[in-house]
Amino acid sequence: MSLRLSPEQRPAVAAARLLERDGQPTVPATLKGRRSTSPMLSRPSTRLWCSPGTRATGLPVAATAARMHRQSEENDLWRGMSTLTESLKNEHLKRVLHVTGIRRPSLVQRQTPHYRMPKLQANGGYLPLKKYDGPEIPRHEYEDLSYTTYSTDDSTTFAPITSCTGELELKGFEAYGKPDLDGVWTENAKKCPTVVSWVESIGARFGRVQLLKMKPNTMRECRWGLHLDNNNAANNPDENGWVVRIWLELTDDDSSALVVRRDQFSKASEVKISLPRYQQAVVDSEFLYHGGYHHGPSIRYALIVSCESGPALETWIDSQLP
Ligand SMILES: O=C(O)CCC(=O)C(=O)O
Ligand SMILES: [Fe+2]
Repeated sequence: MSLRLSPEQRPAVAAARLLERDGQPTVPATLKGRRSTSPMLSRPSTRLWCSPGTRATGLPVAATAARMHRQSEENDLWRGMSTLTESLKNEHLKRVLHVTGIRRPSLVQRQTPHYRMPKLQANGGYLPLKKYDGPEIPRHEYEDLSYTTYSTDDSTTFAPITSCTGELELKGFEAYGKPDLDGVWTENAKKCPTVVSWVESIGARFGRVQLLKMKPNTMRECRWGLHLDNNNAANNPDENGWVVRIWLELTDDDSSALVVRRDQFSKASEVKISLPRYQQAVVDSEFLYHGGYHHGPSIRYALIVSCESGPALETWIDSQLP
């Protein structure tokens, strides 16, 4: 595809190309020639520093030292590139990636015939509720679970409390041809009875129940990561309501928030749903672009549940309005 770019856009697009392949930095063209002589540039590793084969190669010590020095420099260069590309990830660059088609969204907002809840729609797709006021949720119910991560984002990990199969997996239910409903408790559920009781107290059909464990981030990173959730893949509108998500924040940090936008590039449409400890909120997370913000310094934990829009959920929401 040939792109007509303004001179202002060109540097950003050049930088953007470094961020292709799921945001992972790629080796810039100017370094590619060197890559063939040193695989270290494409995949830095500590392998060389403890290579048992160094002596066995028979290379003179000086040559080995020179090679190690060069590889160390290349590792530094790689780390520098990674830091640079990480720091370039902001919403403006994301917009350039979007407009130029370099990065295509995997999901888009869509109209469907599913039942959607009028109260949620009337409030723009989100409803902050009152705080959970049930029994104390002990720390071990979220700290001692088995967590796993998506390969694309290792700063956030999730403990599946339900999954489509009952296995400890994050795989979407659509991978099994099923809507994000009727989740099966995993072995984590046995370790968090208060959390399980809260989910059951909602009284609506639920799919994914996941505990999120998140390292502190910046607002720039949060806005870079704004996304839509894939809640309604394989969800037949003749059979089920539109799946939305419910948040229950577990840790207490005044800065923790869910940042939502109607239009992912419109700051004017941005709302920060504050998430202090025990805050509950319902979000149509396939309609609103969203991302977690958490200044820290502690780790943040939050429970996120996929629930079916319908009379049962509406009754619960009405009972939880502030
Ligand atoms: O609460 C958050 O940090 C957002 C998590 C999120 O967007 C998700 O799990 O899809
Ligand atoms: Fe999400």
